[in-house]
Order: sequence, then structure tokens, then C-alpha cells
Amino acid sequence: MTERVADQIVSALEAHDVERLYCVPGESYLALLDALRDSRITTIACRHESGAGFMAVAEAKLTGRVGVFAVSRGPGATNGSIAVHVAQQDAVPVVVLIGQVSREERGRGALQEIDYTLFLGTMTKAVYEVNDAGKIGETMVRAFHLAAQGVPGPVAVVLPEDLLGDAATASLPAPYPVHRPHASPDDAEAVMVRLERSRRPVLLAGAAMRSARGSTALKHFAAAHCVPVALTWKNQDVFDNSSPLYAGHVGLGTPPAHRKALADADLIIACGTRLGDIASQNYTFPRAPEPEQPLIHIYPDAGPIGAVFRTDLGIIADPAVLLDDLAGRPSTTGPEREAWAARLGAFIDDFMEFETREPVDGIDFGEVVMAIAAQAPADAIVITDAGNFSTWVHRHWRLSPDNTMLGAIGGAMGFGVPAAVAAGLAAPDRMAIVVVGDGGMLMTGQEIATAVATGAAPKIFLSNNHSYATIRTHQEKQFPNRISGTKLTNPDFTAWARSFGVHTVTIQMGDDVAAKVTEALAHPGACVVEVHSSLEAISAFTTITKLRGG
Ligand SMILES: Cc1ncc(C[n+]2csc(CCOP(=O)(O)OP(=O)(O)O)c2C)c(N)n1
Repeated sequence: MTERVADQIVSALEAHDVERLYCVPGESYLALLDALRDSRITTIACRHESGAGFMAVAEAKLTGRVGVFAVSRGPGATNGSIAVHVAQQDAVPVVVLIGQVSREERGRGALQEIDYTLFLGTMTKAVYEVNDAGKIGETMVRAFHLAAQGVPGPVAVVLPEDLLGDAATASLPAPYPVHRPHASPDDAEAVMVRLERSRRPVLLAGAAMRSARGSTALKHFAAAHCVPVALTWKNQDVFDNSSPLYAGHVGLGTPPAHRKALADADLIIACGTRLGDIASQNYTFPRAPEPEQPLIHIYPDAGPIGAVFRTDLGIIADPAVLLDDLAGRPSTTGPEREAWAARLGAFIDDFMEFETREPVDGIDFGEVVMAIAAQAPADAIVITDAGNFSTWVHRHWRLSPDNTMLGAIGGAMGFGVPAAVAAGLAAPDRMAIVVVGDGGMLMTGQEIATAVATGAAPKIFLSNNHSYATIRTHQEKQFPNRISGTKLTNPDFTAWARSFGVHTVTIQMGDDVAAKVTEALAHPGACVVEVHSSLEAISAFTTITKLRGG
């Protein structure tokens, strides 16, 4: 049988070791669905394109391989675009396949036609619209390579409906390997010189350290030179949070006291982070454009180095390989550095201590997070949607590289439940635990249906506080006592979740929280735990009373 363009796309996916393609089907790519039917790729039909896209992002974060999702033209693509944006913000390699109107209709404003170069041009590394059957193979290989090389990100491949059934006229090239540059011996020596001079260094580790190799190199380097390690937003699993060298997780909501503790550093080593606004705490650590301390910036791509900060030493290299090398060199530590590490460590220990505020309007969600942390398997995949409920995870749960944290650095609500479904599929032997709010739950919570359909077994902990509480926090700071647009009227979440066919647990005031968590974690299948949580205890950092000056 002649190989169709659709068949060659599927061969390209197989050649790049894609195991799952997440999608919502559309009439614009029927031939592709047909070709997938006979492939070894599992096609996961989702309930919304944002869910499909978030699943692809989560799978890529978890496996380190390129995540793939497919959406129909027009409305399918617009629904899925939130995940394209997250892939860009989070630097995650994703290929999105998008249907397109047929070539003869293109440019006439046909039904569901969009110019994807204009629509997705600023969110992707590239948009490839393929109009020639002979170019599909090379385009697919280019898309996968571009998504993963340098700063990873999303690449869109746009597929006219009538192209998919055409005969593929060229053979599929082999996948092109991703090269990571290695630091030169001079670079390593230059780091050593600065490290020897430093009495109070801090290493800030980011997403490019997310691998077994990265976290092992980091552990060895930190121990060898007694360097405290702070982790960037949602990369809390890259370094052991129980280590005396752990200098905390920084990002949205990092309190001034934590910033102040770090600010005494006399050297910043930014490692595997793009040093965006969240990682640098709004350009204060390091300070932009002139940092207060010498800055060493190590990243596998030249783009982020020197882009915002005056960088003392910029190194374009795989940070894991360089840290490995540095770990093996003579230790640069001394009594002053040890005292500095102990001081930061004592601050973090104190900061991570949990104490309930004993609210009377519902459960302190922190109590639930602490119970989960105490009972979860050591290799649990910990997933956060975007919202205040995650503050307790970041402040109090001591994660380690045995865990994997999945969260949208870009702050998109709705990431949590789909990511937990994808984690359940990609790592069925590990427990996927997600925390989500009543806001995010009704954005993409319907993907529980996808969990049921595929046998994924996430444990979903829902903080139901009848509020978009993150926004309420900002509102109370800026406009105290003037609630507007942040109250939520909710369904009976327990009944709603049960209607999907999953196990449900409800936690309310007076319940034995630890016992309820045990029940949820012991259940072998998917489980939704509705927590009637306090709004007064609005986050791990503050209460409504405090926000109002009380
Ligand atoms: C898709 C999307 N829409 C809006 C926002 C702005 N936003 C950030 S957090 C938040 C509220 C989250 O509410 P909820 O899920 O109930 O969690 P809570 O903060 O109450 O714990 C909103 C609206 C966002 N980040 N993403």
C-alpha cells in the first residue's frame, strides 16, 4: 500500500519514541487518526484541547522527551493554545499537530481557517505549515529537533486536510540528535576561581537540571563545595528539601524574609535557569540589570545569558556535566562558608515548619497537605494546579529528587488534573497526587473522564474554599473588604466526582484528616478528595484577617 502523508507522520512519531498522542479529534485530520489506529502509539481522546495539551506538557516534563498533542483546525487550536503558551513559558519540548482547511480553500476565509503563523507565531519556536507531500518527513524531524534543542519549547506543524491522504513522495529521515554544548576547561577553571573567592555563594537551580543526572550532579557539587541550593518555581524536586544545604523554593509569593536571607549572598550561580522574572523574584535576586553580587550563569543555550543581567561569567553548557566536573575538584569550602550555609539552613528549617492557624470556617488546607506529605510514597509525582492551595506544598512539603514535581511555571490554571492523568499513564507504577482549587477543578476537571477511560489512577485533592482565593489575596491587599468577582458558587463536588465513577472522599471540620488521607491514598484507582477548606487560612503565608491589617 502506498504510504500516505498521514502514515509518514505516524512513522515520524514512532521514530521519536512517542508513546502517547493526546487529542480531541476533528474532521480536519481523519486520515491521521486512521493511520494512528495501526500504530504502536496510544491515542488518548481527551475532553477538551487544553486538557490534551496540558497532558502533552506534563508527559514531556516527566519523561524528558517531546510531548505530542493533536487538535482540530480553528476552535480546536484556539482551545489548545493555552498549553502551547505553557510549553513556551515553561521551556518544555512539545509538538502540536494542527488540522488546517484544504489547500484549495486556504486564504479565502474558509470555515475554521486560521493563519497559525500569526496566531501562534509569538508562542512557538516555529510554525510549519506543510503544503508539499514530499516535505512532511523532513518537517516532522525538524519539528522534534527544534522543540528539544537549545531552550526547549513548542513547535506547531499545520496539516492541510487534503494533504494527509496524499502519497508521501520522499522517505522519512532519521531523527536528528539533540546536542548539548560542554563547558571548556577554561570555563570550569573560571568558576573555580570565583568559588574560591566566595564566602557566601548561593546556587539557583532551574528546569534544565531536571533529570536524574542533573540532580545527582547538583547534590555532589553542593556537598563538595558546601554551596546552599535554592530552587526555582515548580522545580522543587531538583534538590533534596531535607538537605542542610537546601536554601528554599523561590517564586511567586516568596516572602520578604526569605528574599532577605538569600540577599546576603556574595556570589550567585544560576544553573539551568533562564532567570526570568519569577526565578529572579522580579529581577531582585539577581538584581537587574546590575546584580549586587557577581553572577555566574550556566545554561545550555546562549539566549538567556546576558539577556537581562550583567553577567560576570556566562557559560553556554550542559550544567549537569559542568557541575559533575566541579564536584570532583578540590573543595573550596571553609569555616565562613559553613557558617553561611548553617545560617541559611536554620532559616529554611524554621520557615518550613507547619503550624495550623486553627480556622473556624473550614479545614486549614495545610493540614491536608501535611498529611499527604507524611503518607505519600517517596517517589510520588506531586502535581500542582495554579492557586493558593499549592503554597503549602511549596513551603512545607520536603520533596526530593525521588519525587517529580509537575506544575505550570507559567501559572496556567487547569494544568493540574490533566497533568495527573498523563502522569498516571506515563508512570503507572508511581502515585500521581494533584492539589487543585475549586477554580481550576471546573476548568479541566472533566479530564477525570479520561482517567476513567484509560485506567489512570490519580489522587486528586480539591481545596474547595468557594473562592478564586489567589486573586482574593491580591484583592484584599489592594482593595481591602471590597470583594469583587472572586466568589465562587460550586456544585456538590463529591457527587460530581462520583458521577464519573471514581472513588470519593470528603473532608470537613471535625474529621480525622490523616485517616481520610490514608483512605484516599490506599484506594487503588482514581480518587477525588473534596476538602471543605478554610478561606480565612487563605494561604500558607497569611490569613484574610492579616491581609485586612488585623
Ligand atoms: C487560565 C487562568 N485563568 C486565570 C488565572 C488567574 N488566576 C490565578 S490563580 C486564580 C484563582 C485560583 O483559584 P482556585 O483554583 O480556586 O484556587 P485558590 O487560589 O482558591 O486556592 C486565578 C483566577 C490563571 N492563572 N490562569
